[in-house]
Formats: sequence, structure tokens, C-alpha cells
Amino acid sequence: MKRALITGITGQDGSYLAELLLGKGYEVHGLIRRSSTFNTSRIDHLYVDPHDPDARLFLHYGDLSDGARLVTLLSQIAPDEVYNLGAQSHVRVSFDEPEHTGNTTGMGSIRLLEAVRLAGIDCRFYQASSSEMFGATPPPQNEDTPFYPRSPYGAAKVYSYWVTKNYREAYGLFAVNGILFNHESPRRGETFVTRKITRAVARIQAGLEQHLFMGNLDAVRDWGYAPEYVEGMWRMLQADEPDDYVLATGEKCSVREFLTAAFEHAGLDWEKYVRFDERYLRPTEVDSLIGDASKAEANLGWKAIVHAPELARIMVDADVEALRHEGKPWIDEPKHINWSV
Ligand code: NAP
Ligand code: G4F
Repeated sequence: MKRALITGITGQDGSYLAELLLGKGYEVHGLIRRSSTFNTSRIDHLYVDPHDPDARLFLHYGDLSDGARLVTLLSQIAPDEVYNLGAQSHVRVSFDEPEHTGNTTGMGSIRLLEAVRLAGIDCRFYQASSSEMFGATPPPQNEDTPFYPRSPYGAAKVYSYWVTKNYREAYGLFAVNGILFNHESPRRGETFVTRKITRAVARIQAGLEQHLFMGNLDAVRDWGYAPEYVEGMWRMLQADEPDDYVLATGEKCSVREFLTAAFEHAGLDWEKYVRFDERYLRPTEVDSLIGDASKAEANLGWKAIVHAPELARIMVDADVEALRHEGKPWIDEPKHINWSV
């Protein structure tokens, strides 16, 4: 049985990746942060009491700011695969908390890499790199595109990208960077723009809210569907050689277009409800991210299936359903990914 360690297991991607790996028969270990309230809602459905002999998901308290704890955990767990998904992942928040973002999103990665090295284990390492690293460099962006980060978050991810590459070259570690463009789902955090929109659509339709306050509607992103992207992460670690890969749909969509698709799906005209609020602007914006994932398609057989308009419909349906059930928004999430491509 293969053993994996996931940092950020309580996040959007961590929860889908844990599902994927458990489905493949892995023993999965997750790093979780101690918090005064429960923070495991995205993985509660996967949890089995560790006393149960069939339990294959194990959670460990820890933090990417605590290097000694990471060394202890790596030594004890001795995973075959490490997925570093933990981060302060919100770009706008990184302008408010630049030092904290640098400490977790940047330094957290080298602490984990160093823990792998000090523990002396033989494992493969995935680093959650980001299209945000391309920042001001115009699209289309691929693995050869120069980085020009436009936020403390983007700069911290560039640091993590390079130390991952450095540990590959310096120590022969099977370490890869997945340079992922925006990917969303009904489990997306409520303050990222897609989920903020689809949640508002459901609440406006139900008569619970009248307005949605937004920032820059002209920004262009390449939005894909998160469950497909965690499959790509796994494929990167199964390759014969370690390498860095872009994952993206290759299709552009502005925030305004996503708004239109989401509101139209609920039979609403967004212009009646959306208001501008400058607090959602960023000191420096990333205007346009559109990825070229042809290397991943050629080498890993990975290709995005769900594109932005369908993604908007999936997310609106899930948020409408969540209001009905007053529970988790992914109860009836469609299982329609076809991995034959
Ligand atoms: P997310 O939902 O915000 O999840 C972030 C995870 O990191 C959460 O589990 C969070 O724990 C954990 N975390 C935060 N600070 C930590 C710390 N100091 N120590 C340990 N864990 C910590 O993010 P996501 O969308 O799943 O993204 C996963 C990774 O991919 C992130 O590194 C993100 O930057 C990167 N990425 C995401 C996208 C995207 O479009 N989603 C694109 C490119 C790259 P709590 O639950 O306790 O907060
Ligand atoms: O949803 P967003 O906050 O995502 P952003 O900044 O693109 O970052 C996400 O994708 C990155 C990959 O490229 C990840 F690395 C990162 O961790 C995160 O997952 O904002 C998208 C766009 C921005 O241009 C923003 O200015 O939407 C614009 N926007 C307009 N109004 C808004 C809003 N963003 C948010 N969060 N809230 C608004 O009201």
C-alpha cells in the first residue's frame, strides 16, 4: 500500500486529492492546523475512526511554520509521496498579511523539503505552484514563460518553485512543480471570486440577499474544475522523470463573463444586483492568465474537460442545493469526469 502525506488536506484541493488517493488504495496522512473550531468540514465524509482496522486516513496536527514538527512527522510517516498544498492561498489577503504569506506560502515549502532531506526518506514531492507566478507576463503562459509576480503571494510561490527545482538538482529528489491555473469547485473557499459569485446567485435567488459587491470585472482567468487538477498532480508523481507542468484549460473567461453565466443559469440579470466596491481591488492586479497545458497532455495524458461556463453551472447548482439542505454544497456534485482522454 502506498503512503502519501498531504499538507493543506483541509483545503479545496487537499480534500479532492485525499479522495482520489484513498480511491486508489493509498494510506493517506494529512497535516491539519489546530484551531478553536473544527476546520475539517471538507474531509469529514472521508474520516474513519483510526481504531477501525480499515482506517486509511490519518490526521496529524502541525503547521508549515514549524520545521521541527515537519521533520518528526516525515520521519514517523515515511511517505512515498508528499503533496505540499498548504499555503495562505488568497492573493488579496497576501497584501494585508505579506509576512505571514511569505512564512507559509514561501518558507513553508523549504521547511518541508528540508524535513524530507533530514528524515532521510525516499519519496516523491509535489509543490503546488501557481499561474499567479506569471503575473504581468502576457498570455498564453507555459512552462517556459518568465515569471513576473504581482503580489506577495505570487512572489512567495516563485520562491517555492525555485527551491523545489533546487532540491531536485542539488539532492536528486523527485520533486515537481505543478503550475496550476485557477481551478474551482463547489468546495472552493467562499471569498474566491467564482464561489463568491455562485453563492451570491443562490442567496439572491432565494431572496436572502439583494446585492453582490465586487472589484475588477475585467480580469481574465483560465478557470478549470478542481477534481481534474488533483488527478494531474498525481500523474506528475507517477511519471518516469521529475519535471514541471502547467495545468490549464487554455480558454479565457473574464470575471464579467463568469458573472453572466452564473446569473443567467439561475434566470437572473447580474446587472440588477452587482455593485462595485473598491475594497476588492488589489494594489497590483494580474490582468490575464491563459494557460497552455500541451506539455501535460503530451507527457501525462492530462487534458481539462470542464470549462468555465459548465463550471459556473455546476457551482450554482451546488450552492442552490446547499441552501436547500443547509449543509455541504457538494452533496450532489456530479461525477462525470471521463479519464479516457
Ligand atoms: P485552500 O482551499 O485555501 O487550502 C489551503 C490549505 O492550506 C488549507 O488546508 C489550510 O488549512 C492550509 N494551510 C494554510 N496555512 C497553513 C499553515 N501555516 N500550515 C499548514 N497548513 C496551512 O487552497 P486550494 O485552492 O486548495 O489550493 C491548494 C494549493 O494550491 C495552495 O498552495 C494554493 O496556493 C495552490 N494553488 C491553488 C490554485 C487554485 O486555483 N485553487 C491554483 C494554483 C495554485 P486551513 O483549512 O486550516 O485553513
Ligand atoms: O478568485 P480570485 O481571488 O483568484 P486569484 O487572485 O486569481 O487567485 C487564485 O488563483 C491563483 C492561480 O492563478 C492561485 F494561485 C491562488 O491561490 C487563488 O486560488 O480572483 C480572481 C480575479 C482577480 O483578478 C480579482 O481581482 O477576480 C477579481 N475579482 C473581482 N472582484 C475578485 C473580486 N476577486 C475576489 N476574490 N473577490 C472579488 O470581489
